[in-house]
Amino acid sequence: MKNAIIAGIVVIFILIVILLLVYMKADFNASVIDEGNVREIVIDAKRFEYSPNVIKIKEGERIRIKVNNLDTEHGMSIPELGFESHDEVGAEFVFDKKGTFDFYCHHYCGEGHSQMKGVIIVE
Ligand SMILES: [Cu+2]
Repeated sequence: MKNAIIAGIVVIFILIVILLLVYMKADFNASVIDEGNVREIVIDAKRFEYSPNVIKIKEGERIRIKVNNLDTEHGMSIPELGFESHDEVGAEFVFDKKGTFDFYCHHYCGEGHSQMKGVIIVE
């Protein structure tokens, strides 16, 4: 009788461990799916322009913006949102606010640096 109770407790314990493992795996898969929901945008940057320089994004979209520096070091900064990206590694951001946001180069790159800008439209 006593052995049956111990065996029952062991079985329940094993089931709990299996459920925890399944739950953790499900959670891990969920984060992988989230990774898949990141839309990647590559912006070519050269003295003194971006291509593309108008980018449309859907409200709530998670975006990874990469800066492809074609000549010298540039960057891409949206001061209004506190967002910056520097290079091909890029940076992620969830655009959860509708509107039109200017972006600028934030690495001094020569005479035309201050004219180097573009716009992100979140709709
Ligand atoms: Cu610049």
